[in-house]
Amino acid sequence: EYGIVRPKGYNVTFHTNPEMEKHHFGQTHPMKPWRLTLSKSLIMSYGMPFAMDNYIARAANFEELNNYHTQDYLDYLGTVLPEPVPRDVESANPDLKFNLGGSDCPLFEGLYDYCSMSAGGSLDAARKVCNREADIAISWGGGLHHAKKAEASGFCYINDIVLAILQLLRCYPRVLYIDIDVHHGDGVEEAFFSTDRVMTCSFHKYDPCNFFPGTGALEDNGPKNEMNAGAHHAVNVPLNDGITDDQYAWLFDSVIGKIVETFRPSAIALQCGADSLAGDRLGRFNLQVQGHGQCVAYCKKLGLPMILFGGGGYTPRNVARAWSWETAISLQCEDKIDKTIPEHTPWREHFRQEELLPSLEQILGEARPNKNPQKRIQEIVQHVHEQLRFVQH
Ligand code: TV1
Ligand code: CA
Ligand code: ZN
Repeated sequence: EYGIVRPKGYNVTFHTNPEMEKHHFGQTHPMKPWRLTLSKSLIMSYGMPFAMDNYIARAANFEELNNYHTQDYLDYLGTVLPEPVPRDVESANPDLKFNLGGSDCPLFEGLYDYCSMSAGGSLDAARKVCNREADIAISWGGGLHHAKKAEASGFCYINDIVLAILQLLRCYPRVLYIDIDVHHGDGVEEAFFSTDRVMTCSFHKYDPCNFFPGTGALEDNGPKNEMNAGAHHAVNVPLNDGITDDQYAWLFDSVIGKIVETFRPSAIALQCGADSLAGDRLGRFNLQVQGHGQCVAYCKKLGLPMILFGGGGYTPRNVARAWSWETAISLQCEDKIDKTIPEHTPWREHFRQEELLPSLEQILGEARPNKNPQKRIQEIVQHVHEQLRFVQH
């Protein structure tokens, strides 16, 4: 009804699991699976599902999760029960098994199902991209980039991205992983540390003492031993508070442009964490829906098969805006959709700001001062160019 038609000669697949959205990390926990419901309802109200193939993902099974995670970690994850009284932020227990049950990674009802559904969506997306049934496959329920082989970390229990990239590596020689979540994509970097078939590139707020996870310095570029195939295959773009759309877009295009030229990826995995938007409850950046989406638009123009993952995003109405806009970019219907949110959208009032009509672009939250001098931004690009002189595929 909004005249959104399938892009010609080009297919987008959309992977969700409504059961996943019903889980709760706890009353005050910033991670709200409900943001996925809000995002999907906005995407639906624009009529976008008519222009893509929609799949309800099945949960990943033990064997699939075991392609990366260890058996003892998965066994424990599958059997632990929620605590009767959830721990609060203050009383952190120092000796948690597999880092489970603290305030960041609480044990909640249906935890194993939640994790296996998130991974299932991303694995389905990877399979569609492998089969060439999708040019772009979308898994907004995935993107949980901090999870380790045998440890939960930073709201992440199962690393669906690592599992999806392992699937892509069965059909593509080289995969480029890009991470625009405000946090460092440490789990994915670690998983592919010693291979030259995956290059990882994370843009993030970096402050080793005061911002999670504290890793991802400009000079951290993979194994220091030149004999290790993974040497120079980790790109890190450490940033400060308040970066704007213009600066970010210039950085993104310069860095990714150079990576594509030297690494020559055959597929892209793009983590679209929406906590890099202005006004995010945990974030520090000043990106607008436009600037965040520009990264997706840039990658799409490269014409490589691609998976889009979700990730962080703690102001649900802004998450829904960004991921709806990025779904529209994937469908090449940016120009056809009305920036005023459609009348029949559920929770439409939730998107209204003051007297203004509810808009797709106008995000909640005020601007933070920009603490990224242009000189530093140029230094970063210079460093990445020098690093990539060691990479030739
Ligand atoms: C319960 C209730 C948990 C309120 C956690 C913010 C909470 C945070 C909470 C929180 C919070 C973090 C740390 C400190 C490590 C800890 C999905 C030494 C108001 C991908 C994960 C951030 C980001 C973890 C995940 C971080 C992602 N920040 N309120 N916890 N300890 N943890 O700093 O990258 O977005 O904040
Ligand atoms: Ca990042
Ligand atoms: Zn994050």
